[in-house]
Amino acid sequence: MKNNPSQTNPSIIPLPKKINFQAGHFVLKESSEICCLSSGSQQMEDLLRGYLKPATGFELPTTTDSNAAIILEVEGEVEMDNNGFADESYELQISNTQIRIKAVCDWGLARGIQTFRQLFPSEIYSDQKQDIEWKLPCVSIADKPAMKWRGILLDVARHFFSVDEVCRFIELAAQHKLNILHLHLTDDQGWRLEIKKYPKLTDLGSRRKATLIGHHKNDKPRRYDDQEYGGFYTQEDIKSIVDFAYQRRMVVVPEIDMPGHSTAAIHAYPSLGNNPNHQLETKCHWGISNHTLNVEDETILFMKNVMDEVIEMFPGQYIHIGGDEAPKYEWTNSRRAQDRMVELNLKSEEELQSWFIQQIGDHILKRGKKYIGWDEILEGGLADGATVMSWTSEEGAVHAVKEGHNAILTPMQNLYFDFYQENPEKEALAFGSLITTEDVYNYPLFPEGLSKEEQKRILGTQCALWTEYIPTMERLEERTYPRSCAFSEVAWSFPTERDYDSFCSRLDMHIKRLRQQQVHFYNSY
Ligand code: TNX
Repeated sequence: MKNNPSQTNPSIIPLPKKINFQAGHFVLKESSEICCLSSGSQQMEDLLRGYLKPATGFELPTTTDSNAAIILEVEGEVEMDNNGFADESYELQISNTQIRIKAVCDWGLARGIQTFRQLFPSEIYSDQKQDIEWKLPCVSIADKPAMKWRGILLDVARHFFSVDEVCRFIELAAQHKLNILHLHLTDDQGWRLEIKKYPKLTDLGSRRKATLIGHHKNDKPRRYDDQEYGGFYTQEDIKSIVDFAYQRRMVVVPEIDMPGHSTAAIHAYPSLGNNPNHQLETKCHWGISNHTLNVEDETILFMKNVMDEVIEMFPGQYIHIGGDEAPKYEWTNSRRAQDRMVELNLKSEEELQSWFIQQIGDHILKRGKKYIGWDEILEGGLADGATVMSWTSEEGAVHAVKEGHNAILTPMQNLYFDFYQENPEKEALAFGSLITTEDVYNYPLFPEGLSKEEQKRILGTQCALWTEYIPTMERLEERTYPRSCAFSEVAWSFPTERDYDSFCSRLDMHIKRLRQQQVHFYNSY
């Protein structure tokens, strides 16, 4: 048996609210048993056992004996607040003889389990049995998140990621106590979600003829790789992804982007477009498309029907309906759209967009769910019940919360991980700009000038992995880590004093955990 380096500073990321190390240690043994003090936490027992088994080889049998080595305890049933969030606080106590993770409900237990894993030697993250002593420091931790919404966006439209890849992405996010996976499922370059009522969306819309080589802004004339590209999730696939996330108490928020970013849908069903006689192709290059959905009743009904299937597939509270980057060029030049504006007594194309979003939004509200749109949905007036996801800057969020709406902060200047992270000259092609791990760590989060009440309407924050220039899982991980580690600490711990050096010293240890899992993190920070 190898000698274990003692773990006086296990470098937990994100940092818990209160942590107090004591003398002594606990050693996990083959004979250690798990006792669940509430039947509701059975799934958490399975999760924990599944996490510890590969590296330790231990079965960790179940017992009802409350003197067992590991105690999992929840106080009661899950209760969601008005905004759909469960209590995620937990306490973790390790003495020489016992480990106790206690929470209000199993959402907190799930977070406590992630902290518990980090207290082990980093080899616990290996999928191979390791011959070492599983020693943990005695400690007392009381922890809860600063932000309710701690999201990460994955764009599976520009490049497709398999169910296994998405699950690995979820698992890594869960380790950082993120609780939302925002899946951007449709865009000009591909429709990736099976909709049974409209099979052509995936039969035709999930494929594009080729993919751009180089950057969409620099390289003219455009060059393409001439390889057909495609992929989509069946409704069964989505169930596996949603279940995998839920086992870790993470929610998947689907995004169906409209009325812009819809070329793949219009390719599949030309009657959705503003020029039905003109056959559009799913886009093979990046950038903002001029094409949008039309504003006919049939199109609204089509998207409502899509929403009905989406709502069935994704049990979470929130559905994202896009609303970003919808140029008004086609509506301005379409007789039908102009007539529609007169008919509906709307003064501008921006108001027409708000009307469109409201039709779909109301439908979602009627089904008992909440809806989110990008900050452009503010442009023609914001409908009741909409949550704004602010990306162009923080302004959209400020505007929304001042009007009494909820908002989520995902400003591209701070949280777009498709941007370069250290040295654009040396890195693989990225969307542009530069956001270092240190920039992320210092992201202040709350915009200035908000009252306490307004701050409460900021549900939280989200980082984004847009994938125009992220064709593989390796590249995806390299852009996500370690920036996501810094993000998780901002969102979960929200340290008022940001000490980047101290974060980096913990990150050194944390990186070993990622290495055990063969994460392709960016190797310099
Ligand atoms: C803007 S963020 C977009 C995406 C791009 C991204 C690239 C948002 C709502 N729209 O379509 O992928 O920039 O960074």
